[in-house]
Amino acid sequence: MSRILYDLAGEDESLRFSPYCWRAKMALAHKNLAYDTQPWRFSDKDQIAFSGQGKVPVLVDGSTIVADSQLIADYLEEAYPHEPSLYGDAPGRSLTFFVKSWTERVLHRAIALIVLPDIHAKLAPRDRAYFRATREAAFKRTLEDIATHRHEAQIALATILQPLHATLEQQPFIAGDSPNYADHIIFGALAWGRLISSTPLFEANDPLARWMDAVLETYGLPAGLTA
Ligand SMILES: N[C@@H](CCC(=O)N[C@@H](CS)C(=O)NCC(=O)O)C(=O)O
Repeated sequence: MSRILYDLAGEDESLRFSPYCWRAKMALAHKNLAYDTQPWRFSDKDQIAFSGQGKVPVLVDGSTIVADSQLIADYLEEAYPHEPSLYGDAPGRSLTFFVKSWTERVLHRAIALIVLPDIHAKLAPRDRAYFRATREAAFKRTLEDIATHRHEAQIALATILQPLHATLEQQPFIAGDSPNYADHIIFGALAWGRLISSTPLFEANDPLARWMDAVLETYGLPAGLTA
């Protein structure tokens, strides 16, 4: 049975930086499921029209089509119950929802204010005008204004990351002794930032970098971030 994940790519096809796609890739790895990726760009909406919407990740698992990273995680949890659980138990699922909300409303925004101009520069040229228009409208600022305030944004991110540092000083993973979907969500955000940022978000020996490598190692994936 074929299993394909539509995965956002930059101008360089090997640059796979979408935080939501990383969640799906880690969830597939957690469930021990092999898959192929189909590189996708913002202007390739027609390629995923079959999913009934216009964003990635989209998973095609045999004859099943699932769009949206959360729906993909829930689908994998239900379809592959004998593989390790993505949430652990019912409280784990509820706590993971908090991690998702915090990541999307706080962490993603903080990283975006550093990397939006970098994303624009690394996209396929045919994607750039769309990306600029949609992101400038969403953030109510130009990419140039965001670039001018990059240093402040980096300081703000360091503050926002403090609870993560504190957590990983106490325990090896967000979910405890081994990673689960809560780790995948935050991993996706930091993978996005690390892959696309033109300046390091944190040093290579930072506990967050070590945690990211430990997550990758858990799934037998190489320490570098590749698709
Ligand atoms: N809620 C969705 C969000 C997915 C999403 O925003 N994906 C971005 C890439 S990171 C996308 O495909 N954007 C298309 C666009 O902005 O047109 C999920 O969790 O999968």
